Amino acid sequence: MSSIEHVVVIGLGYIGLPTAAILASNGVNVVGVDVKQANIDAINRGEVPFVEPDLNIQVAGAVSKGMLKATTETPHAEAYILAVPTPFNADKSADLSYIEAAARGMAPTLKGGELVILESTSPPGATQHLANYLIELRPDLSLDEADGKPVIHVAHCPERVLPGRVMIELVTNDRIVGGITPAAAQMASALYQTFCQGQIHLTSATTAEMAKLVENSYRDVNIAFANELSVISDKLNIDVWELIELANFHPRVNILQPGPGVGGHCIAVDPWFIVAAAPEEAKIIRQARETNDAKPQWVIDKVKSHIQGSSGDAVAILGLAFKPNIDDLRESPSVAITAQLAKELPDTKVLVSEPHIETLPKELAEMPNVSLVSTEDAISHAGVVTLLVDHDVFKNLDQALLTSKDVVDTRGIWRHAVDQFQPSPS
Ligand code: SAJ
Repeated sequence: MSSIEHVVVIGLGYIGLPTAAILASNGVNVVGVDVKQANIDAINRGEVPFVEPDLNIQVAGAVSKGMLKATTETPHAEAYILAVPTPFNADKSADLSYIEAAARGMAPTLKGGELVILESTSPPGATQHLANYLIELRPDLSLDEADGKPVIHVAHCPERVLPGRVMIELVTNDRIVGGITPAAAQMASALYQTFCQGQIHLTSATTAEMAKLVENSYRDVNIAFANELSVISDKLNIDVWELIELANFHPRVNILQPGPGVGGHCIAVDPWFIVAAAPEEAKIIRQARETNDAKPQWVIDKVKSHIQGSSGDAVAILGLAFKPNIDDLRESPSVAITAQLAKELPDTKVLVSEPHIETLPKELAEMPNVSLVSTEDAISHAGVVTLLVDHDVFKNLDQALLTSKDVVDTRGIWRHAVDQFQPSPS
């Protein structure tokens, strides 16, 4: 077990705050650091500034016991966990500026002997870069015992939890821990054992970085395969969902589901870090990204071709989130599709139903022909109904509402209902 009693978590977002809360609930004194004062104030009141099931109760409990505090200034701790964003630059290489800013906040507090864990999804070499940067800032410290100076232990431990299941997967998932040195990996492993019931696998920092990127690229490539099948099937007048269902009866075939594109801040981003690291070699990974990124425009063209043949002057858009049953709109292809449709069809009313949000995101709210309405209103006032997200509420909809509607179902949830209501193509 870890002897670490004081941890600082830098970056209190979708990963940092759950990690801080779970450490604090397991008896570790945690100080969370973030640049957003409003979030700091919310957390210190025991509130969570975003939606994640069961996180509220853990944050409220940890704050009320005095085990979790939030602040904007980095204090000293025995271990520091960095969970800051790593977006990509215009050339698709990783932007490490948030990691460097966190390092600058932490460096003056170091005394030697501390553990620094990078959790942010990172390109190969980023953990070593962080370690080198810390030593540049603090040349009185070292990464190597043999130097005779006080040592800083640096490791990478990528997060792999699924939004919506974070509080479960933080405990049950296996973890990969990559150390700049074996000692750093051992120390990090002991800290994660405080709350992680999965296995903890030790490796080098660069392999740990790549493992995370490879997991998300694997999923991206497989979704691209499904999306390519949907475009081919449309051309050949085949129902892609029936096709995939049938192919998946093979014991060694498991095709994923096509959709309007890939959203979220991970799967649509991480593969580019591999492409940037090996541009000549990463051919399938690059192609998968391009295939998935092209799907929203394909959906837009499809909806436009339906609108031309439809008498109504409104189109219903069902779903804006990047995946089912959450309120997260980050990098959502549905938001991009809605904005582009509204732009390309300024005289068409775009009636959006997204039951998980109360106000439209700014880019849509500013468009005069876009409004947020109930699902029933969206469908009843539109000639063309476009389903973008397979939320349970849409799956459970009274499908009689779709009678006589021209339906573009990008998720295949109404396949049988639509077949029933629409004349088959002659
Ligand atoms: N999607 C499809 N078809 C599918 C599956 C997903 O179109 O068959 C789309 C979704 O609609 C969504 C996108 O892909 O737009 C991503 O959704 P997701 O549920 O596959 O993944 P994320 O982004 O919520 O979380 C992923 C997870 N990675 C893997 O499953 C390998 C999670 O474990 C990671 O922790 C997370 O990325 C992350 O933070 O990196």
